This record gives sequence, structure tokens and C-alpha cells, in this order.
Amino acid sequence: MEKQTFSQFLLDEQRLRGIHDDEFVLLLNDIATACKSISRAVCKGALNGVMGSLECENIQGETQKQLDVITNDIFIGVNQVAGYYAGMASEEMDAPYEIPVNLRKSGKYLLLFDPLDGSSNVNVNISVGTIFSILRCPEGVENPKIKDYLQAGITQVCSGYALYGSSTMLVITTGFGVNGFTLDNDVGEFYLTHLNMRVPEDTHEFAINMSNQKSWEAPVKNYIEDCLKGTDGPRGKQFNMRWVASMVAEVHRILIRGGIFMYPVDSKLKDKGGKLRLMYEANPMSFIVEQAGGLSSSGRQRIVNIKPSALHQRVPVIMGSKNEVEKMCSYY
Ligand code: AFP
Repeated sequence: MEKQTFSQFLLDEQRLRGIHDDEFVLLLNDIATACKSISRAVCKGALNGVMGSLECENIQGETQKQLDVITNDIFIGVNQVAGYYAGMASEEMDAPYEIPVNLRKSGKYLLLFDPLDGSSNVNVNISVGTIFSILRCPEGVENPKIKDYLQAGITQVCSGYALYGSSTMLVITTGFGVNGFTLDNDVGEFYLTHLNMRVPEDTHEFAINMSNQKSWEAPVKNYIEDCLKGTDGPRGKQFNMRWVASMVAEVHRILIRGGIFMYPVDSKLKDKGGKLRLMYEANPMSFIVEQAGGLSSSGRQRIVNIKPSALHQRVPVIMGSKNEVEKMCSYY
């Protein structure tokens, strides 16, 4: 059977299931185009001479890489042209990006994104990714302000990520399951390769930055301690550990073979609320994981139910295989 391109898949979904209007199909195609363009920029590596850090920091207080800025510009540039968005917000920009007036057409949606998550891995050639989330722009709002972006994750109409790894993949959900597409670089097209991705319900693999162990809260310490006891401990099984320090790679692994990914709040992060950003990382990835049958929690509540109080808000994140996330949260 012939492989299906990303556009053909979306048109089929539109025809057969009655989901997505024409505008939404075109909007998703623009997301795919932006990800192809970022994939090219990342794959050029040191050949482009843009692997270094800049003098400046982003709103999170992190040193920006040259590629953070380049990929941010690509994502805005490609996605603003057709006029579907009323505004955009990026992890790399302090304030929301205002779409130029001549490009504001239907403006039904808001786009939130992290253009190059895991960018501190880029100069060591480890997988990085782009994460995005699409919200509806509140009715009647032409020039959205921060308050218009502060919608709980449950209202997302679409989210996804592109993974720039040994191959480039685009994984998305529009609330009807999760599908994955692999970029054929010879053709320049994403093809459907992973239909209806499901996170296995059970796992014996956890991902956490163990160097923070002494600063974790008691529930996290106790949970990991029990996992490490292996077959002799209360869990009665041997656990394996992975930590790529690149959330997109971590979540993708979990979608393929299960696992639990955790970036809990710890005593060093207490004032900030956590490490990962609610609107650019936690919400879009939670939508994906839940649509694939997994769970996503802050430990105390479902992440997509959190009412955001700030655009760059950070939260604790525990996501992955359903039974393991339930087990972990029971330690709270
Ligand atoms: P960078 O984009 O600064 O590399 O951060 C990546 C990230 O937000 C997420 O993708 C990782 O899971 C996490 O941070 C890694 O954090 P540690 O370096 O503290 O392990």
C-alpha cells in the first residue's frame, strides 16, 4: 500500500470523520513546513556555524543558543503568513508576539511553542525537538493580551512535537488519538508511520534527573527508593533508568515503549514552582500523552486542569504509562 502524506492523512480525517475544517488542515500543514525548516537548520549542525550560545538570556533566565533564536524566527515566520493566528507566545520571548496588522485575517487561534526544546543538547548532537500548542482565541479578541493565553490545557485544540533525532518525526493530536509521521528527506514530506500511538499501561522504566535526589519532596524520594529496591522491594520488579535531558526525546520513547517521565518540584525549584513550563511543555505533552492512553499529573492534580496564572509559569511534571503514574501519585 502507498504511504500516506501528512496532508492526505488530514484530508482523510476531514472526509471520513468530519473533523478539521479546511483552514485547520492548512494551518497544520504550515506547522509541518516550519518543522521541516527547523529540521534542516538543526541537521546542518556545525556546518552553519550557529551552534554556540548568545550573550543574552531568555525570560526563564537561561542562556539562549543561537539556534533558539533562529528556530523561534522560523516558527513565527512560517506560521504567521496565512493569518490563522491572532497571536503567538514562545518560551523564548518575554511577551506575546503581535501578528502584523496586514497578516491578521481570520485570527481564530493562538499558537504557543518552544521552538527548540533541549537546546542545551544541540552542540553535543543529542536529539532536540519543537513543542507546540494551539488554543482558540477568545471570541471578539483581535489583539490578544496575556490574559487571553491563560487557558487551562484541557481547552487545547491541537498539540504536538517534532523530534529531530536519528530521523525527524512529527507527532500530533487534535483530540482524536495520536499519530506520528516520519520525514522523508529525499521527498521533503512527512509520511504516516505511527498510526494511533498508544502508551503501554505498565512499565519498568523511569526517567528523572537523579542528581536532584537530595532536594526532592518525600513522595518522590520514597517512590524512587522503592523502584531502586528492585525485585526485593515493594514493587517486586527490576527498574531501568533513562535520562536524555531532552523532554521531546523522553516523551517519544514513552509513546513507543512506555515509561514514566518526572521533573518534580524540589527545594531548589520551590520558588519557581518547577522546571518545565506549563504552556510550552507540560500542557502540549500532557494532551499528547493522555490522548495516547497515558496520564499526566503534577503529583497533586491533572496538569491540563491547572488554571494558568502566568504565561511562563512552571509546574512539576509526572507523565507516562497509566498504571505507573497512578502508582507514583499514590505516594503523594
Ligand atoms: P533546555 O532546552 O534548556 O536544554 O532544557 C530542556 C528541558 O526543558 C527539558 O527538555 C528536559 O527534560 C529538562 O529541561 C532537562 O533538565 P536538566 O538539565 O535539569 O536535567
